Order: sequence, then C-alpha cells, then structure tokens
Amino acid sequence: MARTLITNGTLISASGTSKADVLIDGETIAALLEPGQSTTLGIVADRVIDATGKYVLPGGVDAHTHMELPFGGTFASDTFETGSRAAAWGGTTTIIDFAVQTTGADVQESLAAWHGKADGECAIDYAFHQIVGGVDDQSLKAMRYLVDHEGISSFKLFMAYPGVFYSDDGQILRAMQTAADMGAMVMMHAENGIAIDVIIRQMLEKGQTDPRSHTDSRPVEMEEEATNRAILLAKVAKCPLYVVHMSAKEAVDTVARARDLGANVFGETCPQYLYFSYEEHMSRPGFEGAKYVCSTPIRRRSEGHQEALWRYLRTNDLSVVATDHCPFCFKEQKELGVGDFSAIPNGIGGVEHRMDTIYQGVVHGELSLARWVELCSTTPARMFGLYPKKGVIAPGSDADIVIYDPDAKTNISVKTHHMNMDYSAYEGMVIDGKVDTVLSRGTVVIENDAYKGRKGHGRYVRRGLSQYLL
Ligand code: DUC
Ligand code: ZN
Ligand code: ZN
Repeated sequence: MARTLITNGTLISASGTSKADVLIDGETIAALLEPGQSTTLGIVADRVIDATGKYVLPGGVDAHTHMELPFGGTFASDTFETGSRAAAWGGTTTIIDFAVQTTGADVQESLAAWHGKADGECAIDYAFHQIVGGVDDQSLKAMRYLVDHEGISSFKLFMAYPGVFYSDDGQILRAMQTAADMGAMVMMHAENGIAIDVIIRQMLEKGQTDPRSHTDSRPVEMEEEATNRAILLAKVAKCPLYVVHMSAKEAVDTVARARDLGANVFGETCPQYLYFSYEEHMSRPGFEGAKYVCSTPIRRRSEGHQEALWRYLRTNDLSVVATDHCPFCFKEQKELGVGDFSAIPNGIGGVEHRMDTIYQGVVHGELSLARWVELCSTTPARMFGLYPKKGVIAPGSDADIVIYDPDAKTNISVKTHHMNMDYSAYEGMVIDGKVDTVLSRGTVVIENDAYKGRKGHGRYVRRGLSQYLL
C-alpha cells in the first residue's frame, strides 16, 4: 500500500486548527503526527507533499447535487462524470445526489436507474438521497427497504411543483411517520407550490414574463409558511427534518424557533443565496436574469436576507452549506423560458465553487476557519451518516483531503471552470484562496492545476442514519 505524508501544513478541523502532519496508508489516514515526528520515528513515505503555508482540511461533502436531473422538459447538463470531476476541482470529495422517483414510478427501479447513471462514472465518492415524488403504500414500503438494504437514510419531499414532485400534507405526514419509524431524515423543499402556481398564472396573464418575475412569483411568505408547516408536521410525526436550500430569513427564523425548543430541525443554505440578489442578478437586462433562476428563488438584498443567512450560519440555525448544483446551459436550456419565466429550468451550477465561496466568509470575518470546515464537510458527513469515514481527518477515516492555499487567488469564469455549462453564474468573481491539491481515498485527483483522477475511481458509499440528531 502506497504511503503518503503531508507535511508542514496547518490542519483545520471542525474543532479548530493545529500543526500536524498527516500519514496516509493506501486509502485511509494512518496517523496524525506532530511536526518532525515522522523523522524521529523514521517513517518512510512513497510520496511527501509539502503543505507549507497551506491549510489541510477534510475533503468537502456536498450534500445536495442534481446530476442529470430531469426538469422542465430538459436535463441538468452535468453528468456524473463531468459534475463529479468539477466537484473535485473545487475541493469536494463526496457528493450526495438525489435519485428521483416521480408519481407512479417504482422507487427501487428509480434508484437502480440512478445507480446506472453514476456507476463507473465518478471521479470522487458519491451517495444518494431518494426523492419520493409519489407517496403511496408502495413507496412507503420501499423507503423502509432503502434504509435497511441500500444505504439510503434520507428522503426528499416537495411542497412545491404540483403535478411533478409535489406531495400534499397527508402524504408528507405519512412519509414522515415512516421515516421516523426507521430513524431516517426527511428533507423538505419548503415552498407553497399550490399558491405559487396561482401567482405564476396571474403574473403571466398580466404579461409579466421576464426572468425576475420568478422571484416575484415566489414571495418570502411562501417559503416561510411551508417551512413552518413542515416543522409542525415533523413535530406531529416525531421525524427529523432538514430544510433544503433556504433563502428567506423569515423561513430560517422558524427553523431557529423550532431548534430553540429542542426539535430535530436543521437548515441548509447555498452559496447562491449568500452572493446573488434580485436587484443585481435577477434584474439584469434582457434574458440574463434567467441564469439565476432557481428555487427557492434569489431574494432582495434590500430585505436583509444575505446578512441574516451569514448570521444563521454562525449560530448553527443553518447547519450545512450545499450547492443544490443543478446546471442548465443558457443556450437552448434556460432559453426554453424566453417569453415565459415559468418555463425557465430551475437551477444554478456551483458544485465547483462551494469551498471557495464559503471561504470568503472566513476572509470577511463572517466565519472562523473551523466553522468553514464544519459547514462544508464535517456536519454534512454527520448529518447524513457518512461520519467518520468522511468529514474528518482522523486515523481510520478515508484519506479525502484538500490542501488549500490561502495566499493564492481564484478567478471564476466560464473560460476556466470545469462544469458542463456555457456560462458561470459567478463570472468575474475574484476569490481569495485556491484549492491546491485534492486527494480522494489517498489518490491525488487535483494537483498543479491539473486533473489527475479518473472516472470510475469514485465509489458508491452506503450511508448510516444521521449522527447529528439532538
Ligand atoms: N430547485 C432548483 O433550483 N432546481 C432543481 C430543483 C429545485 O428544487
Ligand atoms: Zn428543492
Ligand atoms: Zn435540489
């Protein structure tokens, strides 16, 4: 088994920073050594990586991606091959993607189809959540099977998208009861889709068709109401609840209140909600705002959502930053919605930029280094039953490691990114810091600005139950 030694770096974990060398044996971490200890002990490594002046952190865990998601008559443009490679470039070494069951389809067959898309394609390790788009006796039974036999311990339900993924309150309650019984997590897309569809129709009738109408059609109250309803349904079912892609401060307020009362309720936000705004991005001239159409929507900066989200990331009322990576090209995909904002495929690609964009929170004094790692790696691993295989640099853990250079800069552009998209939502953003070297289970996959990995290196990881419950 090849041995690798990472020396002279500053180790960042969810609990703080320290000076330590990391010894890797094959695919796992063998030991953490005090500086100089490897020489004293006469340790010989096949390869030494000098991390002087750099941070050494556990590889990122992106708990929310949608490779090849069918949506709005098209498919998210990254395959597992292109998307997992882009993730590696950005310092993410595990993705949790969503297998999709639509109404009437068989859950286990839909999971098998997702395995078929990912098997042998990924550059990094991957796991799945299961979307249950049609809650009935059969799918409830399948949920139990997936927890027991398939390493899937979290199920996404939708209060939005009537006729596509939508579940009504009775269906949600039943799925939550089943999940609770199994110790599994329900993940919720919390927007009142029935009311939103009424607003969309009314806006289109009035001739409001431009991309920024997408935000106007999904008022803050629609997210707030649905989040609160999901929290109360979860309370009745005694089910852990994880609310995905939160953008409205009023919605996170409801999560914070539930958490203050000791509930197993958790919030996730995404870089797009921390950086993009209605005023600056959704309102760009022509059809440009379509690049930022996602759900929940990009909110008004003037309403204070961004500041509140950063604050909630500090207080842990938002516990995870994921990307909701759901890329669509501008040409031919986003353009499906020219003349009708409701036909713009919902989603932003960002799997490559999460570690960098959230590191800016450290640069700007919003987050500590430890909190950066906690939000982007350790908590998602614990939240979704991957810990301590993932999310930590400790003996016995997978050697998924990022060496991060705080003194370098990253220029984000469609010209240099690796996602399969014809634009970058982050175009022109200059970032302090840079992903320098990435190891996936002991194998170097990114080094010297080059991809050294291969498709098929990434393996499916079976997950246990959440290790994060209160
Ligand atoms: N939101 C998005 O922006 N895209 C895909 C699905 C979703 O819920
Ligand atoms: Zn969603
Ligand atoms: Zn999503």
